[in-house]
Amino acid sequence: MKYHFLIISLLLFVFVDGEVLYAQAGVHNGNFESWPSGNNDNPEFWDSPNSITGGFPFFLKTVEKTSDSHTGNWAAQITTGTILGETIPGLLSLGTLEIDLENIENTQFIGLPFSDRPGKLEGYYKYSTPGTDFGLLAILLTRYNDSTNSQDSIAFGLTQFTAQEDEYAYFSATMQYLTLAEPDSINIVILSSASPTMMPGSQLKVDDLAFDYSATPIVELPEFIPLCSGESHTFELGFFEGYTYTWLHGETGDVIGNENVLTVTEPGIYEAIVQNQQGLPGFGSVEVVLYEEPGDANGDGVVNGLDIITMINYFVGNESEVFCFENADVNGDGVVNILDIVMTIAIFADN
Ligand SMILES: [Ca+2]
Ligand SMILES: [Ca+2]
Ligand SMILES: [Ca+2]
Repeated sequence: MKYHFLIISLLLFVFVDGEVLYAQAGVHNGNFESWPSGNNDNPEFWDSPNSITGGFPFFLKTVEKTSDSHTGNWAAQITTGTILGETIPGLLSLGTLEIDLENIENTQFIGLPFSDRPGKLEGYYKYSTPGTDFGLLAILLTRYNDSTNSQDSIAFGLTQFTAQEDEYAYFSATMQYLTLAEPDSINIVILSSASPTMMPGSQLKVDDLAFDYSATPIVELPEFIPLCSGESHTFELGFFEGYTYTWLHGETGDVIGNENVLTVTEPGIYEAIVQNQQGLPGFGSVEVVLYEEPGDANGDGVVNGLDIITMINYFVGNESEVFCFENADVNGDGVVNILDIVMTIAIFADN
């Protein structure tokens, strides 16, 4: 049980695709209330080296349930121990651990299916140590890459646990997003010792793990917007300090802008991605529709009485939200006047 190999495995994110066990947007058994029998004293959906260290000849269980909970009946207790004079950090991992005793660096952290984008992981903890140790929680979202046959990192979060007195303390691990791709799996690894001076007896209790989705940027765009021939439309996403803005052409996927505003002159589908300081993305898209129907003065795709009102408003100098001059100039003489109104009435009377 070479501790540093486990850490290296963790930091290299040697997680592989897991079989589907359960899919939900929360943390699996994050309140640590479910401890099925026959699970080596591990909480449901979680794993630890208990299956190897817990029996003959070591009898060391670094993960156990404790009634010293934040809420409910139970919390997870993770304790650093020793085997044959070697310090063994307590380790609790979401999903399944496949420990390779021959080559411990090949130990695999097999995550659970997950496709959401939380802003952070929150929870409550207690930590005590006889030395100057600290604990660690790492969370990783990945996506299987068919061409490399490995898991690509989508986002990660880290937090340290240091000594607390008596009461449970709140913690959070903010997710840092590396790509815009949707994850397909999650892994969470929690260690009772992560310092260079790890101490037998260092103990971490965790409870009520939950995801916070409130930091996800909201992208407000209409479903579609009419565009008048020869004119432009400007989209505004609002401005937040430190956010990044990316506009994509929906058909080609080309990046066409990096501002919080975009002016378009062509019909098509436009996609906006807004990322907060941690790279957490929000998505939106809008279809810009060009209606070139003669008489369709308000550019909504139909010719009716609303177009007459729009044309009269133009005629008397009232501004309308959308006024498609080329559509309104039905006879194409370069002015919009009573003749065009009469011709428009004829068009929609015909329909
Ligand atoms: Ca609990
Ligand atoms: Ca119309
Ligand atoms: Ca005209």
